[in-house]
Amino acid sequence: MLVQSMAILEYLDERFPDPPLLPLDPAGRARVRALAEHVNSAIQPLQNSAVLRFLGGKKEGLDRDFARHFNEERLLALEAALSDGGAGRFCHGDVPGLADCYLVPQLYAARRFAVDLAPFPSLRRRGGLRGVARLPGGPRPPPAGHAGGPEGAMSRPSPSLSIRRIEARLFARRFGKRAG
Ligand SMILES: N[C@@H](CCC(=O)N[C@@H](CS)C(=O)NCC(=O)O)C(=O)O
Repeated sequence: MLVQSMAILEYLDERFPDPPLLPLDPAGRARVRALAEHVNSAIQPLQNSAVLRFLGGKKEGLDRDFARHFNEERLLALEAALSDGGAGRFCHGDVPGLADCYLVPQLYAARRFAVDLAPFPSLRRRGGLRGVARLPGGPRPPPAGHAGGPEGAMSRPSPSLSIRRIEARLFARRFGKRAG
């Protein structure tokens, strides 16, 4: 069984090398790995379910405050790193890669902890719903005439809407109310 996201993603990259998850040049590879580690090493361990269970057991609401605080602090660092001129439509240039695989779910997680994403325009641009919809094979907006289609008020890809509903339910279960 494959475990640990970085090991899994590197396995997938080696097993299915085209298109690659890392750029070819060493400096670009280091940049993308560093962006991924902002999430993998700096943020995710502090929102791990074991950590939050422990804190929530100490004091009601401490789990959510802790996760939100460190998401805000460390997403700011990632926002700065992403704004170094190397990003394009995605985290590194105009093709999706390893850093995007970390950024997209991290923004979902941040929403779960009611983090205000307004201070992170670079992150939102690459890791928001529009970024996901642009991924090759990613969710497509529903066709015209369907609920949520382009003429509707909510022209978002329907699979992402489902994910948001699930996230909202998880949030309500953990914190007893809906995400803001
Ligand atoms: N280092 C692990 C992360 C471990 C992990 O995902 N833990 C889960 C529990 S099974 C978790 O707490 N996820 C909560 C979250 O990230 O919000 C990896 O990169 O795969």
